[in-house]
Amino acid sequence: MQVESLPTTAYANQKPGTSGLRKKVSVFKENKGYLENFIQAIFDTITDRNASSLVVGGDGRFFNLQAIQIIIKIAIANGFKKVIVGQNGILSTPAASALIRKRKAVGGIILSASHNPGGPDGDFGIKFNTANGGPAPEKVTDRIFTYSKNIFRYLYIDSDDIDLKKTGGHRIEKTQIEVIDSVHDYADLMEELFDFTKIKSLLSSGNFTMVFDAMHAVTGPYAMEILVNRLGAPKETVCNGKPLPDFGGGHPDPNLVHAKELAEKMFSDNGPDFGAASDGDGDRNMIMGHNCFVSPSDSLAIITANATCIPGYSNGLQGVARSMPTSQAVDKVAEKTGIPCFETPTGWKFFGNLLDAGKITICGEESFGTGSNHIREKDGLWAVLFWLNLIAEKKQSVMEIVREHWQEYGRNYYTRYDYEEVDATRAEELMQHMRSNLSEIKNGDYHGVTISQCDDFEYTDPVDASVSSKQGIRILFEDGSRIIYRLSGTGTTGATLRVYLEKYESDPARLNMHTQETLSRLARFANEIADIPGRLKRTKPDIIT
Ligand code: VG1
Ligand code: CO
Repeated sequence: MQVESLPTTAYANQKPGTSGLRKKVSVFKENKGYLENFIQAIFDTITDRNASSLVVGGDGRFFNLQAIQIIIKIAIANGFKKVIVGQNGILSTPAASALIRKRKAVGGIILSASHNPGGPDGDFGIKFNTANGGPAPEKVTDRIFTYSKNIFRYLYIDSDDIDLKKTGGHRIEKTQIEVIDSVHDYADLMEELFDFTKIKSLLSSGNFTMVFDAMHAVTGPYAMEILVNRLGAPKETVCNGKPLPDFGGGHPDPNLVHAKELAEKMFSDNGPDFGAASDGDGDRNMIMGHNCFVSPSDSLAIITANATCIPGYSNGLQGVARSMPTSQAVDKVAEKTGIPCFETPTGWKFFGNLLDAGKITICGEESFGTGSNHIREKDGLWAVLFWLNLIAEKKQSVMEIVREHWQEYGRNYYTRYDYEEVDATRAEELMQHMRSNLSEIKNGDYHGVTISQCDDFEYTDPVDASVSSKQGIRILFEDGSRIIYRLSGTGTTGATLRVYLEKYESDPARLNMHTQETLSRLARFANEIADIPGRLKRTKPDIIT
């Protein structure tokens, strides 16, 4: 067998977004060299390949296995010392992050478009994580993008496909290929962080029921091993547990809209005490109690407030961080407990430096993402286990825990409106128009309400001083309320405008009001300020979370 240097034509549109390169499956399949170019561009950023290990896996979506075989061949041709692959090509994003760290790999390739639908007409994606286990920071993704625009060859070896069905080792040329159990190391890590004995007795007490919806995506096997095999929950606890290439035709995004089946169960009479769901690649989580939905921003705040009663965090937290659009509920907790709180742009890559530098222990995003310094990705099952451990410890229901939290810290009413697949040019113009009129917006007439600050969020990384600008228009009101606008960086069709609304309430008599009603005035302002109906021709959002 011989390493070949195959000529290829560069593509101009391989700029990684919020979380990797995402395109329709057809873009990867129908454009010659599309996958190969991007993989080679990633490998070109790694200098000492012959001394390095690489982790490869994906969320099991359509084209996953085919892509993995190609990536292995390009990796061999590029002279990697070792390629560690999940069995059947499966690795959740958090499991891949854990593996990169444990095996001291130089990085990992995770094949996923996360919460985007799969199947032949769905989306495919490639995430590249660096040696710390986290998403490549912007300086690396910028280099990959530059290489991808100038690429003229990729290295390839025409070897047989690797049998990914069973675990074990293979050697091709100088590269060792190791097919590993996708779940084992990750489950062990969870066992180190949480009190499995306590959770086990909660789950077997006979008066606690739970359901976990894997949405036919990657967390099925992880949830089976951890919740059923190790924690003794009945098998029926895990629903939609078999990963399917098209996620059963569903949209593997854990929220009240897409995880409707779970939501209905949780709001039915005699529904389970605890419910949770995860997304395509296992890094998101939705937490519910009976008749109760925990907003992700609240979940982050509650996790932070109660961290010391969980074994892995009993020594306290160094600090916390949230993405800018995430509600300020966690800020209240940080303030009261006297720990630093950082505000970063959207996307997990911005937490990496803070975690590596030991400035934060826990971080999260409003988009159903929570995690800690145990890895460098958000982690769906970690959040589920955190809540189970907390319930076992506090002997309270989810609703009691949430309400008690609001009593102590006040409540940040919060919602997000998504206008999906809108015309990309119009969406850009809408943002640009606000950007050029920040002071007019600030000084506008809002019927007695005053805007204290209006800007386009810019972040200077406290560790390496790198600057990321244009991260979202923020409108901050004097009473702490906020309106935020940004364009999504994970979609594949047109543009998606996200509008985030938040209002703080500390009056104990006003903590259990209706979220949408409470935020309706802000929603009106948000509509008017950006002129969403006029500019996007949309009268209401497609998704409200
Ligand atoms: C969305 C979320 C963001 C998250 C990103 C990746 O990005 O808003 O918080 O980090 O998805 O999540 P955007 O640019 O579409 O708003 V995942 O689960 O796709 O890795
Ligand atoms: Co995800």
